[in-house]
Amino acid sequence: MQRQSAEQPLLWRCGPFALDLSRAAVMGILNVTPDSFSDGGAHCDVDDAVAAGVRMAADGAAIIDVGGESTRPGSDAVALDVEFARVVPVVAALAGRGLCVSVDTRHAAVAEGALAAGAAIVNDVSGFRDPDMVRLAARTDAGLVVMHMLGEPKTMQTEPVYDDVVAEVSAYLAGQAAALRAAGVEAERIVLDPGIGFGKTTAHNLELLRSLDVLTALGYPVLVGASRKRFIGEITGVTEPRDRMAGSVAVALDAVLRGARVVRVHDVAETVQALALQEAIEGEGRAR
Ligand code: HH2
Repeated sequence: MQRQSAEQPLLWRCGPFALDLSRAAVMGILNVTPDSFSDGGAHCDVDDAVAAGVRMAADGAAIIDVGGESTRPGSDAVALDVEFARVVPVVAALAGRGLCVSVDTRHAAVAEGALAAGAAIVNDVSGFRDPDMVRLAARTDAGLVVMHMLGEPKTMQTEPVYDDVVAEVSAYLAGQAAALRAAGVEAERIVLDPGIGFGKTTAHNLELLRSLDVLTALGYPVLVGASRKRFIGEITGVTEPRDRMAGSVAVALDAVLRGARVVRVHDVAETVQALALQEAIEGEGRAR
C-alpha cells in the first residue's frame, strides 16, 4: 500500500529528470571506496563500478548513487582530490548512458565536478550545512537529498543524545529545506532523509522509522537509507553486513508503507521484487 501523505509531492525534479514518485523509487548504492562498511573495495575499478551501476539500473534502480568517501561511523575524511578522482569518471560514464546519477558527497568541489560530469542529484549526508553547497545548489537545477547527521562521521556514534529524536531531526530538516528555499532552490528539487545510523542508536533509528509520518508531513518526499546498517545486525545478531539483505528489504518495505518515496539500497533486485509484490497486492502494479 502506498500510504503517501497528502502533503508529499509525487514528482522530484533532478536536472533533466522528473522522477515520478507515485511509486517508491529505488536508489542503488555504488560506493567507489576501499573502505565502505558493506561494499568497500567491491567497485574500485572504474569499469567494474560502471558495470555494477548499469546492472542496478537494469534491476530497476531509478537512481544510481555514487559515493567516493565512506561516512561509516568512525571513518576519517578523504582528501578532496582522491574523492573527486574516484567519483567523477564513474558519474560521467553512467550519466553518459542516460542514467539518473546521484553523487553522495559532503564537498561542494566534488558535487560541482560530478554535476559537470552529468550527475542529476546531490546527496549530501551533512544536510547542506556548508554555505558553498547551498550556493552550488542554488545555481544548478539538480535534485537534492538533505540528510540529518548528528556531528561528524568520526564521532557521531559516541553516545548520541536527543531529548526527542523525531522532533529534533524533523526541525533540523525543515530548517535546512527552508534555508535552501530562501537561497532560491525550488521545493520540487528537495528530498528529506532522517539519516538512519548517522549519530543514532538502534532505539533512535527505530523511533524515526516508526514516526516517518512526522517527516512526510513536512511537505517534501522522504528518502530512507537503512540498507545493511548496524542496527539491523544489532536486532538480528547478523554480524556480516552483506548477510543483512532480508532485514534491509524488510525495513525498505516498511518505510515505503509508512510513506517513504525513495529507498537507498545495496540489494536493488531484491528490493524491487519486494516492492513489486506489495504494489501488486495493493492492485497498483509495477511496470517492468
Ligand atoms: N547512508 C550512507 C551513505 N550515504 N545517503 C543518504 N541520503 N542516506 C543514507 O542513509 C546514507 C547516505 C552510509 O551507507 P553506505 O554508503 O552503504 O556506507 P559508507 O558510508 O561506509 O560508504
